[in-house]
Amino acid sequence: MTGLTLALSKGRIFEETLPLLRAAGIEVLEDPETSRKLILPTNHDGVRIVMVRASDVPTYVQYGGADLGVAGRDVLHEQALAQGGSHGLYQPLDLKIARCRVSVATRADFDYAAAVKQGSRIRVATKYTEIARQHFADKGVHVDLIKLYGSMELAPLTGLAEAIVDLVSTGGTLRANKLVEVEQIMDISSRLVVNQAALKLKRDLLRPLIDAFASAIQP
Ligand code: PRT
Ligand code: MG
Repeated sequence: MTGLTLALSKGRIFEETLPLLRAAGIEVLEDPETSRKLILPTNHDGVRIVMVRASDVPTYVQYGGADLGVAGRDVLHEQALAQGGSHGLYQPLDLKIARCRVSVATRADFDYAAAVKQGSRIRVATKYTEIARQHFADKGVHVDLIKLYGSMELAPLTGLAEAIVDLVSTGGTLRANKLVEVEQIMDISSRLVVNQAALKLKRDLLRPLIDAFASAIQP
């Protein structure tokens, strides 16, 4: 494949990557919210955007389905823990977009501190099972992890779990569901990820793009 293929996910990552693309002179010619196309053209013949699930971005880049992509540190860290490293992925830039944090949250009436202190087993629902496993292992807290794929906030409200490990940005979703953030695990922003082979083979195309992104990052 000549030219460059960039993997993005719909929603905040796509929206917040647009200004960086613009800084590199790249305009996306269709809106992923209304277009049914999975491959979006740009004003550059040599640059196309593939729209994938947020958690699939590292996989596309790792195996060369895309030359580069934008992925949250949550997704990258979870996958690196699961695979024992981030193989074939070069992460040259923290783009400082789509910022949030990974936190532990519980119902307001659950005494998390006491449960931890007493060494009780805690049931934790999350899609970030590896990040959660490591976090609680580091603290010496016994947990039973329940893997979920959506709406983690529902778990403590239904008795599925006592705690969740999820992303928090404004805290509005937790508040709306009467949950409280009891611990912050890590700060999250999105990274530029580049396929390591592409970095060598397509250096002349990639370098100017990486440099343009780097100068457009907002602190
Ligand atoms: O939605 P889908 O299941 O397809 O995939 P996804 O949820 O992984 O994708 P998307 O687009 O929602 O998120 C992509 C990336 O954006 C994540 O991997 C994070 O790196 C980053 N990001 C930044 C966030 C948030 N902020 C965020 N607030 N991702 C999700 N949220 C959700 C959070 O899960 C919770 O349900 O928003 C809710 C909390 O937001 P507040 O503002 O109410 O606290
Ligand atoms: Mg989502």
